[in-house]
Order: sequence, then C-alpha cells, then structure tokens
Amino acid sequence: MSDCIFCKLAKGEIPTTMVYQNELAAAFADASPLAPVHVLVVPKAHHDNLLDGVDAQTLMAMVECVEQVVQRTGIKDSGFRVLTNVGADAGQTVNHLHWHVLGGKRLSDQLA
Ligand code: D5M
Repeated sequence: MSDCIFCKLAKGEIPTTMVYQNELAAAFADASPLAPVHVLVVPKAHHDNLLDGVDAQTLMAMVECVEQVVQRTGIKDSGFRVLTNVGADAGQTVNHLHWHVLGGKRLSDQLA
C-alpha cells in the first residue's frame, strides 16, 4: 500500500530505529513508547491486521523478530508482553498489522 507509513518504515524507505529485521518482517522502535522497551514488529508486506490473510511463513518471521527483540533489548528473562490491536474499537490507529513488544518495567493490567 503506497501511502502506508508502516510499509515504508518496514522497507527502510523512511528512517527509523530498526532493532531487527529478516526477509519478511521488521522490528522498529515505537514513536510513542509506553514502556522502557516498546518495539513494533510488522510484516514487510501489507496486511491491515492479524486476520487479513497473513501466511504462516510471515507469522513465523514475526515470531523470530520478537525473539531477537527481547534478546537484544535484554528483557527476555524479566518478562515482556506482546499484543496487537485489531480494529478501531480495540485501539488500532495504524492499519498495518503490528505487534507491540513491551517490557523493561513491571507491566500493569492496562496496555502497558
Ligand atoms: O499502535 C500504533 C502505534 O504506532 C502507536 O504506539 C504509535 C506508533 N507509531 C505511529 N507512528 C509511528 C511511526 N512513524 N514510527 C514508529 N511508531 C509509530 P495501535 O495499536 O495502532 O494503537
């Protein structure tokens, strides 16, 4: 999708703090962090949300990004949260599938 900001960030077309990427997915810093570690994991191909036809290979590439993010940011053993909002009522504001990876503090019952 040509006007999707996360497509551009994931493909390196606009600068970001890239934490890790593989062939199918990318992990970059959230611009409005809610925790000391707040990274977004996104597919490089455009999908509106989790239920928008995402293939298994892409999902596994996203899981690999999560593994690398928690290792590289040092939160692997202290606990972290992975979540995705689907739809406006759930709080999705960017219509490109993204998983929030949150950690680095004791997380509350709220989003972070
Ligand atoms: O989460 C959307 C998230 O995307 C929110 O935490 C802010 C973040 N965001 C928005 N624009 C950018 C850019 N340009 N870089 C990095 N992070 C960004 P949602 O689940 O849709 O509410």
